[in-house]
Amino acid sequence: MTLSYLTSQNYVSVRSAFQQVGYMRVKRGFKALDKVLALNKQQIAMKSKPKEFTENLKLPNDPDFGKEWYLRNTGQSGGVKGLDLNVMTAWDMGYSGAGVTTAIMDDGIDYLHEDLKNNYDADASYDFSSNDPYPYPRYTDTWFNSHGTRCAGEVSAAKDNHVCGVGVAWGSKVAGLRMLDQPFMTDLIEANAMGHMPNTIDIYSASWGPTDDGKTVDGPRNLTMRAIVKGVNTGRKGLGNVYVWASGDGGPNDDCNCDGYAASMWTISINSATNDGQTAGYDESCSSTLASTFSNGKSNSRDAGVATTDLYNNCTASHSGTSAAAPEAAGVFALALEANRNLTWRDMQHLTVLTSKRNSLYDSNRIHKWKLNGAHLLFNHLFGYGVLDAASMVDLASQWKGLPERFHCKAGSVSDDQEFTFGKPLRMVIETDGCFGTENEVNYLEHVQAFVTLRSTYRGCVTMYLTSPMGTTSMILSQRPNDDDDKNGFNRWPFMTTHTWAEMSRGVWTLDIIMEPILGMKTNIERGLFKEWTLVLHGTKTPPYANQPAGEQCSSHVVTGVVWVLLHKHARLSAAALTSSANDDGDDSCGVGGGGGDDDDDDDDDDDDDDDDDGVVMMMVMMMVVVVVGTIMVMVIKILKREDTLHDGYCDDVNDDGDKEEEGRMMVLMMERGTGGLW
Ligand SMILES: [Ca+2]
Ligand SMILES: [Ca+2]
Ligand SMILES: [Ca+2]
Ligand SMILES: [Ca+2]
Repeated sequence: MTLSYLTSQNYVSVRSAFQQVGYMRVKRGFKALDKVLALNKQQIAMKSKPKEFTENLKLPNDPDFGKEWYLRNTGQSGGVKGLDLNVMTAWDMGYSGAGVTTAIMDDGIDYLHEDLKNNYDADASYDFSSNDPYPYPRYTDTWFNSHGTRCAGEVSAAKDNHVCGVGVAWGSKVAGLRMLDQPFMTDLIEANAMGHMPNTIDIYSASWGPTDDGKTVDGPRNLTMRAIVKGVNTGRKGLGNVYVWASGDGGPNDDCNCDGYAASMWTISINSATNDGQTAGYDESCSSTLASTFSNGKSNSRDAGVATTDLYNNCTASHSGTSAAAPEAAGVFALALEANRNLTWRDMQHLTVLTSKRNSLYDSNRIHKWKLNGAHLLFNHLFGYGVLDAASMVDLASQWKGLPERFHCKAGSVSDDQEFTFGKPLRMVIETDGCFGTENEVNYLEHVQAFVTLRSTYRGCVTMYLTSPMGTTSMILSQRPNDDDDKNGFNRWPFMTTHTWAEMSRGVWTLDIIMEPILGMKTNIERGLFKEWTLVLHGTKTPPYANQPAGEQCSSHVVTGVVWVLLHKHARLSAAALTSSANDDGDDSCGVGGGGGDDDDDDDDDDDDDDDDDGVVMMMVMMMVVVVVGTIMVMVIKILKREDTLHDGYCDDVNDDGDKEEEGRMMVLMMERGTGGLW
């Protein structure tokens, strides 16, 4: 096997040849045969029922659209109304992903499917498993190879054709890159798939990765890594390919930062939320996850799964796992690319950060709360920056101006043999000026990587936290109870966090390495040996959003919503600062305060104990104001305070920390206006 065998029709001279080593890559979300059949039967039965299209809203005529709660959540299947990708509005704005091509890197696509054939891009497709141009899935009795077909339907199933459901970007093209269906994965197959026709394919969607057994530490090999870097740097004629990655199905016992594909800066890794806003049992979290979409719900309703196309012209309502989540994101990104063909791979990540929403996502275990980072961006360890919002994204994309150039700063390194064990953690610091005054100067962060080398007698007992100068703590490695490795440890492994996005880089970074017994597991006294930590900061020298639209266009509701999100998520400036880029006199012409209050982001159906219904309280107070005039002044003051908190606060978890919030707001003002500005 040589390098030239797939990459070129012409015979390139062979400089070197090497044997490809096989390894395991597993697709996620496969269901056993009996389950598949049972669900399909159920699904067929459902199909015959008449649909209730009673609303005035023009709904697609596709029979399964009503089951696609991730597109339009009306509370069906026990879900939370409004918890969806908000694609209807994006469609209504005229976007369908036209002109954009997404490749599904998987086990093939049933491109003869009625709902896919018209959007199938045969020219951009290839079969790397069999080395031919026809990535049709290989038949098995279990329909094991249905994965790619299901993913393709989520992106690009046709609309209004009376077949199955509708894809998120129903006007976009979908290509099949069959590459998962051979006994072993090789670096060459992965690399060739990820670099296939990078000027034709805009988005690559992958719902697979290293084995999710909670003890694997693995990532892209040499050729694949090169292919990704090449795609990002030169793909799409230099704008960069968008790689979308499923964060993994390893559940709470795995950590996707141990999966080098998900943890890569060049992939947008996507976790999934269920139709009621929780994470699913299989969901794997880590600090490199950027955002979330949806997958099968916890609800007992069978239709809480993801409805999409299935093999052999079938439909299914039971696509599952984070597998189902990545293609939804690819679909949303296709809509955004139609809105603005000049978006780079980085623009897509910034747009994701800025427009994703908390909505009603929460951790039912009450461990991972929503927090504001130093740039006042709301993030969660499980969900990244929240659930993708297609309407907000296309709207912001259509107005998006380019970003400042990206730089890479090696902030520092700690190299020192130090032991750690139960009750004896390690804390190390790196103080950095963000490479100030050099050509690598990074003042405003995008991704941050901690390359760590350590070994331990039980790798799964090790937890690591990275804290930024602005006080944001990312759990860059969580406990993995099944990871019993005692030899390999981590060898300059790049733990990545997105949680410090848009923060300022300068100051003291802290790494905490903690070794603790695993709950419910009897272990010996485990020990670890730390060797090295290198901190690398990626981002811009100048403020990233200085050129972006901020509160100028207020004509449409959606724009106001986006502006509100921008302000409240990335800046949360006061109303006076809202129009500051245009004029400084604080003219609140957009009425953002009020608009913001109406935004569904305030649906704070959350996990906190102090879960008052602010609206009801306000109503009661209003009535009292009318009745008991004597107490008006006191009550009004209270109302105002409460309302302020409601608009401003965004989430209760954060409000506890008032001082930090104030400090963050000041920093943001400085960032947006340049450091010589207000202060
Ligand atoms: Ca084939
Ligand atoms: Ca259809
Ligand atoms: Ca994993
Ligand atoms: Ca990633």
